[in-house]
Parts: sequence; C-alpha cells; structure tokens
Amino acid sequence: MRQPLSRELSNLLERGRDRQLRLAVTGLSQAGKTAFLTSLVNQLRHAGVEAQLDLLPAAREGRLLGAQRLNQPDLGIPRFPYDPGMAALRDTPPRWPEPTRGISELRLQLRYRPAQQGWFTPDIAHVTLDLFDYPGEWLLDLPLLQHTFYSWCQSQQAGAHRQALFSEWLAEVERLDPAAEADEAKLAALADAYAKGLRRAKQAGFSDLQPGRFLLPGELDGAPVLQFFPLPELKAPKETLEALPDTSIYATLAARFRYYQQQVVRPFYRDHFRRFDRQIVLVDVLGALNAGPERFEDLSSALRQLMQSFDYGKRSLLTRLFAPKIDRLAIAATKADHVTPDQHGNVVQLLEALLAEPLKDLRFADIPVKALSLAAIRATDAREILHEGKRTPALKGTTLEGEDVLVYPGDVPNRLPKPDFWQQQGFDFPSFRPMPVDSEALSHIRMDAAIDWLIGDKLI
Ligand SMILES: Nc1nc2c(ncn2[C@@H]2O[C@H](COP(=O)(O)OP(=O)(O)O)[C@@H](O)[C@H]2O)c(=O)[nH]1
Ligand SMILES: [Mg+2]
Repeated sequence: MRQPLSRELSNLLERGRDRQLRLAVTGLSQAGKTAFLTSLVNQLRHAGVEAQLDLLPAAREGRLLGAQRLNQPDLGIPRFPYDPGMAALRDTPPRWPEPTRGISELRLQLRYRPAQQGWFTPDIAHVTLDLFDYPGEWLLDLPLLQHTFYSWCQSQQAGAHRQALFSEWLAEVERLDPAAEADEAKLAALADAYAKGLRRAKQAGFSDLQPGRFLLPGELDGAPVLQFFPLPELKAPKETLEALPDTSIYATLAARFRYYQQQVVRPFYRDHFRRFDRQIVLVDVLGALNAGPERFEDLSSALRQLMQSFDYGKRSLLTRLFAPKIDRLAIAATKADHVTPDQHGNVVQLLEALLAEPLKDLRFADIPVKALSLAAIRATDAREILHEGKRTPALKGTTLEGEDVLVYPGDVPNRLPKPDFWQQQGFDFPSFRPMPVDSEALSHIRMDAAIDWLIGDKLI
C-alpha cells in the first residue's frame, strides 16, 4: 500500500539521517563486553537464518537479511577480534574469547527490507553500526577527568578490607611528608607498591580501581607518567599544599597526575567516548553478589561515577549532527545463565537497585532506559530436578575444569542485600565453560531483546 507523500518524505529524511549508529558497550573488566560484542556480531550476521531472534521484530518478520563487516573508519586501530573469538568458542573443548588488552573497532552494515514499501522506500535499506571494544580497566579512568589531584586523593579513601590489600604501600606512604623534596627512586618504588595493591584488589573482586592503566599499562609500561599515587589523609589545607615548591613530593605527584589526565585519559575519552548514539551498560551483578558486601558497594560506587562521564540527551536534528548524544540506553545484568530462569526477574530488580542513582538522573533527563538480564553466550541449560519430592529448577553445565554439574546456585535477592543476606546465604556458582557451538549462531538469552531496544527502531 502506498503511503501519503508527506509521510514518505519524512520517513526518507529520517532514514537518511540515521543510517549510522555508534553503540557504546560499557562495562567494567569481566562484565562481559567482549562476549556481548562477539555474540552481537554473530547474531546479526546470522539473523536471516540460524539466529534465534524472535524478540526482534525485523528478524521475526524475516526482514533483517544479515550483516556484513565493512572497513572501519580508523585504519590505525586494530579490528575487533571476532574471528579469533569464534574460533575459541568452536574449539574442543570450547573456550571463552581472550581477555581484551587494547582497543579495537568494528563496523557492521545491516541489510534489511523496510517494513512498509512506498514511492521513496528502497527495496533494501542499510544501517551502519559502529562498535568498539577496550579493556574495562581503562574505563574507570574517565571519572578521574573530573578531579584535581587534591580531590582525587580525597576520593580514594577505602574501606577496611580494601585497605588491607594496600598495607605495604600504606605503611610507607603514611610516613611521607608532602612538603619534603621528591626522591625519584622512592616515588617509583611507592607507585609500584600502589600498583601491586590495585592488582591485589582486582584479584579480590573490587571494581573501583584507579588509575586503570596501572592494571593494564599497555604501551605505557614503565613510563614515569605511571609513577604517582594518591596521598591519603592530607592534613594541610588545599591552598597550602598547592603552594608547595615544584620539587616537593606533593607538587611532583600532582604534576604526574595532571599529565596522566591530559595525555593519557583525555585522548582516550576524546577519541573513543564522546560520540555515541546508544549505550548498553553491562554489569556482572551475579559475580558481585558472589563476592560479598564491600565489593558489592564498591561496584555500585564505580558504576555511579562512571555513568557521569557520558553525554545523555534528547536527540534533535541539530544535536544529532553536531554533538551526538546518547538518546536511549539499556542496562543489562550479564551471565544470566548463571541462575535459573525463575530468578531472572530478581536479577533485573537487583540491577535497578544497584544503579538507582544514575537511573534517577536518566529519568530526570527523560532518556528511555530498559533494564534486562541476558546471557550473550549461553553456558548452561535450564533443567528441573526432583528435590525432596518437589520439582525444583536447576542448571546443567560444564565447569571450566571440565566437570559436568547439575546445580541450583541459589536465590537472588530482589533488592540491595541486607547484612543478614551476606551472613546466612552462600550464593555461589561455578564458572562455566561455553557450550559447544552446534550451529552457526550462538545460543543466548535475550540478546534479541537487547538488540531490539538498541537498534530495532532503525530497522523499520
Ligand atoms: N556463563 C556465562 N559466562 C559469561 C558470559 N559472558 C561472559 N562470561 C564470562 O565472563 C568472562 C569475562 O567476559 P568478557 O566478555 O571477556 O568480559 P569483558 O572484560 O567485559 O570483555 C568470560 O571469560 C566468561 O567466563 C555469558 O553470557 N554466560
Ligand atoms: Mg573484553
């Protein structure tokens, strides 16, 4: 059926304008970004045939024809390692894609048949999707941009468990007089001890870890720009500290902090984080639940800070052309296949509780947000077992060590856990190996719902 000409013209303009979409896949290290991207590319490439995407109307109606990788815009950046990731998943036994050590990009062109045909609608239309992967460790440097050295020092006061992991560094740094003359070798040794503390804290499951390059320095390994650390419990007033001579410990550390901010973090932000249209924030809620109260609180605070680093706003033609802003957002609890399906509702509520503050701001700005739980690459099958005469849900999977298990991992609370939760309940699950890939498309939970929310409106 032909549509009125005016509607067709406006559809045409809309389509022309929005053919390119930049998607921010945001998440701390281990949140599941690389798995999500690998699955996203896989599902879209096989959308026409093998992929199970019933919650995505364009796929369900057979209009989404698939996706092709295009040459990416920036030739200086490696391509997202989709093929190596798929090769790992297809290996015997299957392996998870390798952890991310640097930045990579991927440009996909989606082909689809527009839902309504008219004078100006082409038979086949395209949307270009720009994707980008990076180590989650570096993401936490974005909030560091808002600080001065002084305010950063004050923001780095830690809880008791976390402090214990920095004990060697603390013992030394507490004796340091900020006004004393800086001794290069000593500062280097202390920065090293600080980096060790950060690595220990990461190992112990903490999330809020700055500076991110201390954990994964990339090409900056050993450079003096990484030789700084916060000064805890500064007693002198800010003005006095900032008036100290350039050769003092305080001024030396502050100068390195500024250099790190301006030369390392700002370019990373400018080149990769400023221009997004859509965002999905991935959170390993279940992993944090496994790790205990202090780590849970730590994750919440890291995410709160992080989400202040993005530009959200309503889209108009002008803002879209000159200063793209994120106009729609999904928040997702990843690895949902770690709990039985009856718990998925609680997982989403817990995620919303964890992100309560940023969600309030987004609602205020009138940005549509969808919360969901998903498994990008499914590693378990949901089963039912007979337990004490009752049918009980359970999960079947293979642990990373290769043992086949049938488990009930526990109940997920639907709000921020109270102290007694941590005392009584062992919420515990093993890490699973991915399931053998027996079709072209990866098995998932609700990837289609996520794709629909993030790009479905462009496929009409
Ligand atoms: N069971 C399950 N595990 C997952 C899933 N996605 C990621 N994981 C696990 O989480 C680890 C980290 O995922 P990855 O995508 O590398 O996280 P990134 O650091 O955010 O890129 C993987 O090695 C897997 O062990 C999923 O959908 N299901
Ligand atoms: Mg990764």
